[in-house]
Amino acid sequence: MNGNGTEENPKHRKVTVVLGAQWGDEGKGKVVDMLAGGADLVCRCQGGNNAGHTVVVDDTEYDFHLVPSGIINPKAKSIIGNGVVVHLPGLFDELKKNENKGLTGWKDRLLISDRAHLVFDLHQQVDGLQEAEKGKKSLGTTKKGIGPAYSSKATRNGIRIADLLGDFNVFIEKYQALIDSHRRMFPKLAVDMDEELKRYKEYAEQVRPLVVETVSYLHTALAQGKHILVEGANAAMLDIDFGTYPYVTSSNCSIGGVCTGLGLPPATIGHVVGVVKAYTTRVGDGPFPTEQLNEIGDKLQSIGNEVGVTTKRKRRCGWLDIPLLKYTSMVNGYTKLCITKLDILDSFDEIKVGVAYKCDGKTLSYFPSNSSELAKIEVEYITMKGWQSSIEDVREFDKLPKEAKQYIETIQELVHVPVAWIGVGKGRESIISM
Ligand code: 2SA
Ligand code: GDP
Ligand code: MG
Repeated sequence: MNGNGTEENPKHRKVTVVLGAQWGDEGKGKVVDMLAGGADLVCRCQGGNNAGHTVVVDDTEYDFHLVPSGIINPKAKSIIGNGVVVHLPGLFDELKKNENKGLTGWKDRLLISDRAHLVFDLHQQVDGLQEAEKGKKSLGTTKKGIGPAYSSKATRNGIRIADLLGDFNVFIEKYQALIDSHRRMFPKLAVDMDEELKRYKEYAEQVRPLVVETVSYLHTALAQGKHILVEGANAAMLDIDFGTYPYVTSSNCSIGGVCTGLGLPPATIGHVVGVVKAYTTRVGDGPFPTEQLNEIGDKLQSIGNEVGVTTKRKRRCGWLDIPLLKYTSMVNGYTKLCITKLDILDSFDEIKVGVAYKCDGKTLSYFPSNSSELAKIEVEYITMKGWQSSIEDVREFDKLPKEAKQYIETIQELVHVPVAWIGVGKGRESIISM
């Protein structure tokens, strides 16, 4: 046993976490798919089907929203944890769609926490109504009902999977109370109670075989020495506490969400992989200091095919933002970085990197908490030479053009976290391991 008495604990540091380091869509799905080969369990801990995670295997492009991207790995169990909000119609549609693309055997691999809260269609309607009410100040949500469902959870009106699987009369009472509480705010809310109850009676039987008490399930697995991989959804800058509030999602997408959304204590966490896109994108409204509202942004958007996986909205694009990465690294404690989509910069003759935030000529020593303060800051850039050649087929760091190596080394030095992988294409094989 070592000094702190933890060496012999089989649960110690067996959990690897993959987190988005920017505003989402960094390529977490691909990284999770890559790491899932070494995992026994792959878990989602927060968010809902607002997320859109892509995994490309040969010619097939799978998109996952609620289901962990590790589901493709036939050897790992996939867990939807207590911190996730689950829209059952969306879940079964997603499974069907991916089954049609070739996904097999999910019924034997997918497990869902009985503590996870349900997202109902009425939450999605409310999401749309709230956005419409905000008018020009809308947040640009995915309208998947995520905010309203987490609100129901926080106000203790939420309905959990366990409620759906228990006494159906109790479920009916809770569902009626949920409708009533929302109708007080939105009298025109359209809910056909009888039709909904009929549907949910069927969903209850469909989901029942997948539901377990995931906390003891995960701890039993850990005690057996099994490895757990956690797939963060959305990203640190969309975190309800640390992101650009109010332009955020409604869950903790940073490291804390792993503990609360799965019941895993901090000492079980080993590596925290920060997934960093080689430039920055954001979908939805809110401040974005390095955004390029010009031909550079348009070029990144089109070459990078920056389109929302869930809503098909165009993503806003800009240069890499180091102050942002330093901030999310502080919050999440990355032990390794994966830089994705480096290949998208192949044709740029110059690449800029935002290295400092300035306000009234002074460099800020912190990341602004207030969205209006953030909207006003000026970004100081360094300009790096591009490599202007295709890196898609490169598989070794040393074989990258020297300018691409310099770009990676600069990120590593400025963020102070080692880069472990570099994505050079969307396929599973298009990765450089350091
Ligand atoms: P919500 O729906 O309440 O979570 O929206 C609140 C904000 O969070 C943003 N958000 C996202 N940002 C990036 N990617 C996400 N997933 C999809 C994707 C997005 C899509 O993979 O492309 O298809 O549009 C995601 N989900 C939520 C959202 O844009 C709001 O700014
Ligand atoms: P996630 O939400 O973080 O899982 O990311 P998304 O799936 O929403 O968006 C990432 C997009 O980039 C997907 O279309 C991926 O197939 C693609 N992608 C991931 N890594 C790379 C890469 O290294 N190069 C290229 N060209 N595309 C990538
Ligand atoms: Mg995404």
